[in-house]
Amino acid sequence: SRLENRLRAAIESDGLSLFYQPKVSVFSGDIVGVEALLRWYDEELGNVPPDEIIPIAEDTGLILPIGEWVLRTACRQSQAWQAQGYPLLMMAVNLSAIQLNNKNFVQVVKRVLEETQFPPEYLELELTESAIMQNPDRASMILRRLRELGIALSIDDFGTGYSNLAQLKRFPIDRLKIDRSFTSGVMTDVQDAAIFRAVVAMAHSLNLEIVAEGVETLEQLAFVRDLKGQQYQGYLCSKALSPEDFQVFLDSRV
Ligand code: G
Ligand code: G
Ligand code: MN
Ligand code: NA
Repeated sequence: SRLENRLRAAIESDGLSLFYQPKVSVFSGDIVGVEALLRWYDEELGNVPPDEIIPIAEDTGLILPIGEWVLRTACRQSQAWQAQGYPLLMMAVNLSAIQLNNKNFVQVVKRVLEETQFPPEYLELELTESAIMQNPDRASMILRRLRELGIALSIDDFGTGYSNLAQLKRFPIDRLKIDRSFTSGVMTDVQDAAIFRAVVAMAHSLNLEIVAEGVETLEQLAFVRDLKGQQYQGYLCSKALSPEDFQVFLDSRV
């Protein structure tokens, strides 16, 4: 397809980029990490959102070179910020099921970490429930190997998939990111608030940290704080920013 051909060209011509959205400590307000998010501006197509890029990349196998590029670029960016005197932050990268199920995946991660000299304890990989549940036995083995390298693991968009926490307990997960569709309703929708509370309670009992996605208001932040959720992301703090704008954002906070 046209989109596929343009995407191939973008990979070869440096046409992809990453934006970075901060992750914030609910208690201190400190920036504790950053999530790398794929961006693609095409001369003909304009901005193509990741929701459109990723499915095509998965169908065509392009997700493997793109995913490796994302990982390498995020690690390099983090090292560049550190070299400029910014504190080292957790760097979170999103993974597709296809990457997780690729036989070379752990090798690729190790190679990128070596190449970029990035400390694995500062890398976090975000996976959806459905990515893990496609092949749970294999996922369990791969996640264990990643965890042994020191890498942190999160479940992204939690609550939108078909799994539940009982199924997730066999995976070496550090954090749950509660999908922003629940966060957006906690002040207005009793069911969203109830689901959010139940997820946090179960996560606490399984020693999983909580990240609330899509926090936009102080009231939503207070709701998360009252439940002792550890981190949030959302427009209340910042949208995803270009590397240059992320530096301006960090400079403005001190
Ligand atoms: O950046 P935006 O808010 O539009 O992200 C939309 C979705 O695309 C998110 O769910 C995010 O997880 C996914 N996404 C963004 N960047 C990447 C990436 O590099 N790899 C994968 N697999 N998904 C990504
Ligand atoms: O990986 P994930 O699916 O969580 O990607 C984050 C997506 O959510 C991106 O598309 C990002 O632009 C969007 N997003 C991040 N923070 C907010 C927010 O506070 N409100 C809304 N409506 N969207 C957000
Ligand atoms: Mn994510
Ligand atoms: Na998400």
